Amino acid sequence: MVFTEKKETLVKDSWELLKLDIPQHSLRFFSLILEIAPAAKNMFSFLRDSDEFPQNNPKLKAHAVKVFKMTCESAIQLREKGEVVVPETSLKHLGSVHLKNGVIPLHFEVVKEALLRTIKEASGEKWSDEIGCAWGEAYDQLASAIKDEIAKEE
Ligand code: HEM
Ligand code: ISQ
Repeated sequence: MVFTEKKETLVKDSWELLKLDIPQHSLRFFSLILEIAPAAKNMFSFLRDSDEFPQNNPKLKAHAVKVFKMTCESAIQLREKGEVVVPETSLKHLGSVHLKNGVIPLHFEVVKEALLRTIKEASGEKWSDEIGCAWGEAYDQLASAIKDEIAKEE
């Protein structure tokens, strides 16, 4: 499917909305991942290390923001070049971090669902299925690159 300028704009605009309250949305994103797949709890070091929910964990916030940011960058690349290119070194790093923590391809569906629901909630009445499709497409392409890298390193 062609990634149009319209789709790129939809992604960029909702990312701007999310940026207005990073602490809230990153926490919501993470809570949704655990709501959909409670077993994922043990994969994250910031949960393994404590019994409490990480309300104000800087690592959680930073990683969650990176997922949104990278998906947004993927949307830009898809529109500009028709494909997602993640720099080799950062892809290698992401592949090994995820492999080390036991991430399997099925988990990417969980994170996708949580990501889309977070954006939907943050968008409020601005939400449309088109926004969801645009984010979904950009996420799928990025996820593919990471999954391929995990498979290569296995
Ligand atoms: C760590 C991004 C999918 C679980 C990370 C980090 C980033 C990231 C940037 C931090 C790496 C570092 O330590 O430097 C992404 C992106 C994804 C994705 C862009 C999809 C497109 C997933 C999925 C899972 C997952 C599907 C499984 C539920 C984890 C875990 C860590 C991690 C367990 C290590 C966290 C820790 O304990 O420090 N991810 N991720 N990620 N990710 Fe993902
Ligand atoms: C790492 N990878 C995927 C999703 C995440 C969400 C919150 C914190 C870290 C993450």
